[in-house]
Amino acid sequence: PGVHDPEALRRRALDALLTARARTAILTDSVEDGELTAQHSPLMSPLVWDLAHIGNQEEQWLLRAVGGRQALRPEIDGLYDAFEHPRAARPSLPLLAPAEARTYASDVRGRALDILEGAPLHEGGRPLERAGFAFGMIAQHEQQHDETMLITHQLRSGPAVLTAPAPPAPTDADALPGEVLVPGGPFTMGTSAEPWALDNERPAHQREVAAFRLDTAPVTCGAYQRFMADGGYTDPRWWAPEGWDMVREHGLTAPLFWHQDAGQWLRRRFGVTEPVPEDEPVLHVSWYEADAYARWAGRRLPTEAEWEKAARHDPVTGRSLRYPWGDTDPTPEQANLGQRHLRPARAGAYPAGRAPSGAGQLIGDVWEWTSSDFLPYPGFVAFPYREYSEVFFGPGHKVLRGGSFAVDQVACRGTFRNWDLPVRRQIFSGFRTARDA
Ligand code: AVJ
Ligand code: FE
Repeated sequence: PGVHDPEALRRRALDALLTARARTAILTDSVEDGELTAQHSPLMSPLVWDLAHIGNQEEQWLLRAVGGRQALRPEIDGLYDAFEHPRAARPSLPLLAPAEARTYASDVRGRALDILEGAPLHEGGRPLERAGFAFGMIAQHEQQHDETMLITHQLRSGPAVLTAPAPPAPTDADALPGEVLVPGGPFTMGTSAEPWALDNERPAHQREVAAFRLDTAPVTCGAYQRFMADGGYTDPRWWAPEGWDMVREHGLTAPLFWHQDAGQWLRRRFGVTEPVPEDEPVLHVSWYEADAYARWAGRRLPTEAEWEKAARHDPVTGRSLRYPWGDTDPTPEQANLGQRHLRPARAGAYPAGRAPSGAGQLIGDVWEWTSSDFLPYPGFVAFPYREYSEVFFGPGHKVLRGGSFAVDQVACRGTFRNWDLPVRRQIFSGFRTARDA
């Protein structure tokens, strides 16, 4: 849609920036200023750090790099450099106070919109401006920090401040097969065409993937409870050695935010305690827990290439689609995205979002752990900065795919790659399992 039309891209960039800022406002205006500067968890930054960091990245890329403007506040760059200070140390930095951070972010935004108005977005332009890339990148960056801030909201204690309607219920879940068959053969992985794809999604390349079977939907809380009831957390047979170490060191017995009361499993979700819903995808599990569950079930996690083939490959045309349902942007009928709901939809929901393979809920709902390490594709070129992707490549980080209910559509597509440490479980992570055909 208008991939090479500069005016369509300009409108798209404006819309993406405004959508992100409206969400940032909800996340930062819904709590008192004291909660913006507080450390809700050593795993997270104070919310006010995310807010000013969003502004500072926008200043660096849109005002200075694209617009050629003088630095507004060069003295704060170091404070908001994610590599200079670990998250746990950020509350004790001399950060901008909430009112200053808000003013700074909105000053930057006003100037960025002026620059967007006059930027030449045509194909012959500078790589940063071409197809509005830098504007799309900054909108994605803000949305990624909005997801991070939503994780901080989930970790904070106290009564709920965010509310949202329930996602749609499944209509044909009982008739759905438990798994789908993805036939063997080559497919196109990654993209060279998507204008705002980030460096790690590029370039498009051929991958051979042998036939395999994949769960139609993400693994549910009910299925996961059967693993727990069967002694899943007490039997080292199911666990990778480092995963077993983690279970023993932290005494893990259930996903994060779950607790037992009078024999029933409850969970805390954005300030509300509720029974664990049986048929909702399990959330807040680490890679080690996903891997252990899969082994217990006699299965395995899908590789990243398998996940992408199941999500994008159209066997009729041999092409890879932008999304499971085709090339058009997501609608609310196709995927649970954008924090419209504060939870995943039950397994089997979103029939309009299913892939040609028959698998559903690949986009939205929960991030899905894959078995793969985060590695560059053949022909990878870091752009526009090494610290976005390149410094994270290697065996330490596992790839997650598909996005969660907390991901905005600007930062979600069939090629989008997320990554994290295999011990992490505060993220909106779930999984589905696979086996060789
Ligand atoms: C891609 C989600 C792992 O939040 O650490 C934000 C995204 N990069 N600012 C992260 C990101 C720079 C990144 N993840
Ligand atoms: Fe960032």
